Amino acid sequence: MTKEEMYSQLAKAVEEGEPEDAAALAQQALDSGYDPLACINQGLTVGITRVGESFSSGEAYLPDLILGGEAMKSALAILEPALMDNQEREVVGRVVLGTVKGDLHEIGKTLVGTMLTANGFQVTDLGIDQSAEDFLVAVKETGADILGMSALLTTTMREQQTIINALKEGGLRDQVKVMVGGAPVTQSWAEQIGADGYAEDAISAIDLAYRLIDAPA
Ligand code: B1M
Repeated sequence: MTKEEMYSQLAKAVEEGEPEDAAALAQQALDSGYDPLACINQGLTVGITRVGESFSSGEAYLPDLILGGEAMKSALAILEPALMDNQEREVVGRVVLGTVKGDLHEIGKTLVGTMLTANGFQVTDLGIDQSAEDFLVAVKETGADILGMSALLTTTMREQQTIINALKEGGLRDQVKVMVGGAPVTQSWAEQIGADGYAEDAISAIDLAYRLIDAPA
C-alpha cells in the first residue's frame, strides 16, 4: 500500500467507526516506515473531520461521533508512542494541560500533550472535564510554567475565561503563562480573555510553548 493509500484507509476506518481496523492499519503504517505524524494529520484527522461534518449536516448521529472517536483513539494509541524519540533530554518547561469543565473531548488535547512531551516539556495531563479548582491546584503543585486549556464546544470555551479569572483571584496569574486551543477557539478569543497565546494545532502548540517560556526552539 502506498502512503497515500494508507492515509486514505486510515481516514476511512475513522469515518466508518472501526477501531480494530484503524489500529491494524496504524500498525501496518509503522511497519512500512510511514511518518506517524503524517498518518495522524493526513489520515486520522481527515476521517474525524468528515465524521464531524456528517454530524453537523444530520447524516451522522451521536453513536457515530463516539465510534469515530474510539477508532481515532485506538490508532493514536499505536502512533503516538512512535512520536517520542525516547532520548533522555533536559526538561525545557513544565505544562499543566486539560480539557475544561463540561467538555469531554480528549483527542486533540492528548495529541498536544504528546507533541509537547516529545519536544522536551514535562506535561501533567489532567484529562477532561476539569474545573478551575483542578487547574489551580495542579499549577500550584507542579510549579507549572504553562497552563494549557482545551475546549471543543462553543459553550465550554467560556470556561477558559473563568479559569483565567480564578488564576487572577488566586494570585497565580503572573506565575504561569496561559495557552488556549480547541476547534472553536481563535486568536481573537485568546486576546479577549487575556490568554498569553493560542495554537491552532499540536505542531503550533510546540512553537508557542517555546515562545511563551523564551526557550530556543
Ligand atoms: Co463532539 N462535537 N460532541 N464528540 N465532536 C464537535 C466538537 C462538533 C464540532 C461536531 C459538529 O457538530 N460538527 C460539535 C461542537 C459544536 C460547537 O460547539 N460549535 C460537537 C458536539 C455538538 C458534541 C456533543 C454536544 C454532541 C451531543 O451530545 N449531542 C457532545 C458534547 C459532549 C461534551 O463534551 N460534554 C459531543 C461528544 C463527542 C464525543 C465524546 C462522542 C466525541 C469525543 C471523543 C473523545 O474525545 N474521546 C466527539 C467527537 C469525536 C467530535 C469531533 C467529530 C472530533 C473532535 C476531535 O477529536 N477532533 C468534533 C468535530 C470536529 O472537531 N471537527 C466534535 C480531532 C482532534 C485531533 O482535533 O480536537 O480540534 P481537535 O484538536 C486539535 C486542535 O483543535 C488543537 O490541536 C489539536 C491537534 O491538532 N487543540 C489545541 C486542541 N486543544 C488544544 C489545546 C491547545 C492548543 C491546541 O493548547 C492548550
